[in-house]
Amino acid sequence: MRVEVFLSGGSVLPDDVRGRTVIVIDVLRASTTIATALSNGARAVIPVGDMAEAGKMVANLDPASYRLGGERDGVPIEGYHFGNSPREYSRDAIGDRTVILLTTNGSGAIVRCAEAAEVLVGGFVNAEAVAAHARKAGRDVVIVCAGWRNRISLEDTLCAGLFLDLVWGEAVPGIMTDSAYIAWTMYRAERHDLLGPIQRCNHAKRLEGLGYGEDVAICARRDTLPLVPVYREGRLVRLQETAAAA
Ligand code: 3SL
Repeated sequence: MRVEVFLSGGSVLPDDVRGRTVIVIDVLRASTTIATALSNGARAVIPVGDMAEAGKMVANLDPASYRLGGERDGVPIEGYHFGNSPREYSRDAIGDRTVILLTTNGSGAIVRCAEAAEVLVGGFVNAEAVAAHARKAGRDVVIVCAGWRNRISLEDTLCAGLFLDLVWGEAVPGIMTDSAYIAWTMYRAERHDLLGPIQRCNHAKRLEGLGYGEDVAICARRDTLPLVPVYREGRLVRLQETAAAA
């Protein structure tokens, strides 16, 4: 099984993902928010690329059936029900509704990978479950880091290294791509204290400045939400629900 890594999601093209399993990573905070919403009973999370698309999406929906969430540069969008803090997506707040989610980098990265055989959303909070599914699926894997406005971000790179470690297991390839080497060697060097570098990264500082410092520790925890968000027909759902409906 070959595994390729895009350290910043903006450069991914349909041909890069076609026929492959894609794991989209946005540790801070979209991956964690999506896993939290699905874990707390959301019917689905619909990621959108811009505000116009979000507006069109909700125009025909019963207002009781959805919640609109999102941020721009970390700041909640005016008029939306929620921002992008996983702490907002509690069972009480979400109920049995669909969440439409617009975020600065993560939601668009998911939409851009739609041509893949399967798109999964992963972070530290569900790494083991997502990697196990990707391994079982048996296809070549593409790990796509959402990054920050076409730049590499440390937290997503570390998480990509963790996914490489989990997907490869004992079978670490002798030759790997440069981006895989960067992510994997960084993860291996930092793996005993991941919270340290994550708390020092650019986006953690940005979130701390906005009053969301608590989110950083939540997003850095390993395997607290052991579920697999999978992107089907424009919606992210929990993998077992998809299997049950099939
Ligand atoms: O970049 C993104 O998509 C967001 O997850 C950023 S934030 O953590 O909500 O600011």
